[in-house]
Amino acid sequence: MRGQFISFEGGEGGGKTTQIKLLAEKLQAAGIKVVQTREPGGSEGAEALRHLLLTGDVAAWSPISEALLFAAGRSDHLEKLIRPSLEEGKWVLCDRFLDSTRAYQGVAGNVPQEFIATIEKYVVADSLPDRTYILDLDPEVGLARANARMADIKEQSAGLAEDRFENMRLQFHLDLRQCYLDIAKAEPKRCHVINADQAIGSMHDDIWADAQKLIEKSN
Ligand code: T5A
Repeated sequence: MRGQFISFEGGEGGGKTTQIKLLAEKLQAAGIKVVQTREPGGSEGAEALRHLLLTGDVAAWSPISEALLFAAGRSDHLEKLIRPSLEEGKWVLCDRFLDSTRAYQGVAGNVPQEFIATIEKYVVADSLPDRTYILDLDPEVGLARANARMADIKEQSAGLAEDRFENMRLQFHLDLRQCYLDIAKAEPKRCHVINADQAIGSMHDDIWADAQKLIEKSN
């Protein structure tokens, strides 16, 4: 039986990585095979694009160029990892997917929605996530969390950490948050908003309560 495809979305520092790990542990304990992956990245080619996209100057790429580069990575990721894993019955937990392009390049970066929709039509096609958890948080809190984590990473990596989008102005992050809430409103069956301004364990409880329903449905 085909596995379930779950994406995690939201602004910076919402706790996606933390929650994916916790959900993966619970699913594995329930006997489900899990693949944890991320975008940009997840396949060899897409990881190379990740480096191009996330390091260096904030203005290195125009939003349209970014949308195309993220799409190229997504296409490779779907082809090499996501679709084959789902076919093998594994559950794929993906840190960011197409909603990030809608939000970061689309709404916050002003790339026309028709352009984004056309890319989605050919790149994602019918491989939409079965469930998307949108971790919703005041951007000032999320950025503070992400920056604290970044300071630790920089200390260990001689300043080569990835932080382009975290350096964007606050209004950019407020626009992102609104975009994600609008996506959730437009696609309530796929998207569930999780309050990220609560303890890690409480966030996990909310996600697990919903994931259990997905397990029941997929049995
Ligand atoms: N992007 C991506 C696009 O522009 N377009 C696209 O199409 C795609 C796919 C990816 C960047 O690329 C952009 C968006 C992003 O800017 P990234 O390095 O992968 O960049 O970083 P993010 O996805 O933004 O993830 P972050 O690492 O910033 O945050 P997470 O994964 O949401 O959060 P996490 O779990 O690492 O937690 C951050 C810190 O907060 C703590 C954690 O311990 C950690 O220190 N934390 C909490 N603290 C208090 N309470 C809680 N509930 C907490 N949960 C976690």
